[in-house]
Amino acid sequence: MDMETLYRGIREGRRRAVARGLSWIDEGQARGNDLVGRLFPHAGNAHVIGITGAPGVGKSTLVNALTLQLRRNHQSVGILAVDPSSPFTGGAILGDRIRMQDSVDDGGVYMRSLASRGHVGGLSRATFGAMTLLDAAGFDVVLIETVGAGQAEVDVMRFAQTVLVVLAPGLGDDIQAIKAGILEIGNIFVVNKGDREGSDRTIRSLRSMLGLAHPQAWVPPIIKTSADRGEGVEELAQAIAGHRTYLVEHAIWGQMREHQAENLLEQALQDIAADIAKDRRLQDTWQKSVSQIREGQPAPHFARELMAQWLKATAEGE
Ligand SMILES: Nc1nc2c(ncn2[C@@H]2O[C@H](COP(=O)(O)OP(=O)(O)OP(=O)(O)O)[C@@H](O)[C@H]2O)c(=O)[nH]1
Ligand SMILES: [Mg+2]
Repeated sequence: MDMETLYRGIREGRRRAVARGLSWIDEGQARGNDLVGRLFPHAGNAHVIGITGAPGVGKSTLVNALTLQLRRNHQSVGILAVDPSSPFTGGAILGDRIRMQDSVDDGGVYMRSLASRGHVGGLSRATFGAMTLLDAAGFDVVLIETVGAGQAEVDVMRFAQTVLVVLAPGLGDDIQAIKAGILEIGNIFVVNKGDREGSDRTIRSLRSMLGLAHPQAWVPPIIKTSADRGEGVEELAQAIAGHRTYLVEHAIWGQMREHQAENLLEQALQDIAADIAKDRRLQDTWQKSVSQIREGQPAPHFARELMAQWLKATAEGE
């Protein structure tokens, strides 16, 4: 499939085109980047919601329940499962697929896992590309599930408009162990497994910890859910809609779009740097630069020199 056909298919929301485009992006190749660049102007309508939290707290179950709720509200939903911890086995992802069956059979839902073939930075780039694609394909909501609570998650969540941090009593609920970083990125906190003993205690300690954080215009609500029974999920959907309203009213929604455009520009600059490093026409200069830097010459000088030569060679080649 060529770029043009693929692009049009995605814009029409065709599932095969969406699947193919997501593969291009997940593979981290140049054509995937080009595709994202073309689709970006048509994105910006979807509400991108990140769902993160410790393993086993019920994120996938919650995604499933939330998807059903959003479908009831007549919204279409794209789902991305990001799993940097198991890029090869795919075992966890397969489990998620089975659990998400309810939603997968529905035409208004599209689910996909990102394999994170590269390093962590590549994962966040692929996630950004994938959410842009689903957005441009017309999905009203894009849900992104990531496991854990490390830097990789914070990175991936950077482009979500609303971040749900999920906790559960008895599992990853040791509030003291929650990194400050994860509290900061949460716009809504979900205490799942509300049917289990100790959930109210988890809510209380979470509330007091959040109270210690800097006061902000948006006070993150804490929602108790039992995702496997769908309890509390309607309330959660309302809180999510409330956060969207807040973002729009405070002009933050628009700022985020600008931030995304900036990110694309940064990525494009990084790509140029990578192209320069690989460019055979510059091999001699490259080698000479390396040895002179070893002798103690300043690297930025040679970087500028390489850039200048590359621009010249590229202009001549066109
Ligand atoms: N009791 C109870 N169990 C739940 C609830 N929600 C999910 N579970 C169970 O918790 C287990 C883990 O659920 P998942 O949805 O896979 O959790 P996850 O956070 O996606 O897990 P990872 O993706 O592996 O990090 C499953 O056995 C679910 O059935 C709930 O509200 N109450
Ligand atoms: Mg999961």
